[in-house]
Amino acid sequence: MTSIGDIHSKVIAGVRISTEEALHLYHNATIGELAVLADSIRQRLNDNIVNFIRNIHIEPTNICRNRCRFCSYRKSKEEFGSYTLSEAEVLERIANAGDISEVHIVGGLNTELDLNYYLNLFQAISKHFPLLFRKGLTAEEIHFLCGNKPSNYADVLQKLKDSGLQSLAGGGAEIFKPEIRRVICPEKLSGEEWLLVHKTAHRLGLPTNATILYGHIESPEDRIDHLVQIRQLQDETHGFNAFIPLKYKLSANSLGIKSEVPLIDDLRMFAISRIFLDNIPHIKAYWPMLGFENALLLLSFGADDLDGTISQSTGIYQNTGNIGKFGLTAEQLVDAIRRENKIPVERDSNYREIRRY
Ligand code: V47
Repeated sequence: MTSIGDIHSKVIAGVRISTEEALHLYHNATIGELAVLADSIRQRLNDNIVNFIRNIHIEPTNICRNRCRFCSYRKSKEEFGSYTLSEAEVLERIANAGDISEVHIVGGLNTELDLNYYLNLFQAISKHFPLLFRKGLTAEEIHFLCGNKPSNYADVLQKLKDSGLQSLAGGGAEIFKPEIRRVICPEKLSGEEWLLVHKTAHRLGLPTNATILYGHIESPEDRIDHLVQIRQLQDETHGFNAFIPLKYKLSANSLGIKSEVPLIDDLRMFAISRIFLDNIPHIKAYWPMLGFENALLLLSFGADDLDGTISQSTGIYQNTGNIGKFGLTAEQLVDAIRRENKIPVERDSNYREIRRY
């Protein structure tokens, strides 16, 4: 019989926990016990450092052919408020973003934007901002740019890499379980395809992030199954930099969910992610989605990364009401991290230290 005491001894000894033990923790551990376990792993992997980056998120288009039921961001071309940025507009946003070290580019599946648009875009960003790290595109966008053909993943990813793309974003993973995907995002690539895009990217030397979208219609078992598949791929490739639990936010969509999961479920999700994913170096508390105060709280439940300044609002999370027009300043992040008695480190996209405060 599994006991919390046995799992505690394993975690403290640096021994990996099993799927059954993760489920046992999920159902039986108190929040205090989860905090202790997650914090010990965070401390072992990241000392007392809390990472952040000076970055900007740009969504080149909100026109998307998919109709994921949790999404309130996508629009059809004919709808009021739909947009597509030209290359010049993207460059202008970067130029106006001030002192940043990373641009994060994620948008919709716009059938009028083909691979050439993105190849030209990343080439232009590399040319005009050679020192800026270019992170972007989720597995779903890669799948789309490959004409939904997994046999094209390697070729397209290599072309994007040659044009200046340096890492992939972690979105599109949602929950891998096919029965849940069929309800929340029926047109999206499958869980296996998501994993294959990332595996291919890792093989080509492109690091990536991984996400989970939790707090909708999934069960605790579905969440743990998702973590199992991420941990397995990371054992093979070591290509994931960070894991980002994304909390489902109520929005104008067709999912019909009446309330968000309570904060205590966020604490549980982050702690179990930190404990189970012993091979992923960083857990990111993405504050535009969680709210900044909650993101700070999650630093005691396994998170060691607050993402960044996000110097312009990200449309995908506009509905959460957590992001001001100009994001947060590096000084605000540093002060808040210090108040948590942790060491603020400005990092680059691959978690190399730029400055320790
Ligand atoms: O895949 C969409 C999520 C993701 C909602 O790699 C929603 O550093 C909650 O990729 N409620 C896209 N979540 C965002 C993304 C991302 C974000 C931050 C950091 C990184 C990174 C990547 O946003 C989607 C989906 O899971 N999402 N709508 C919603 N209503």
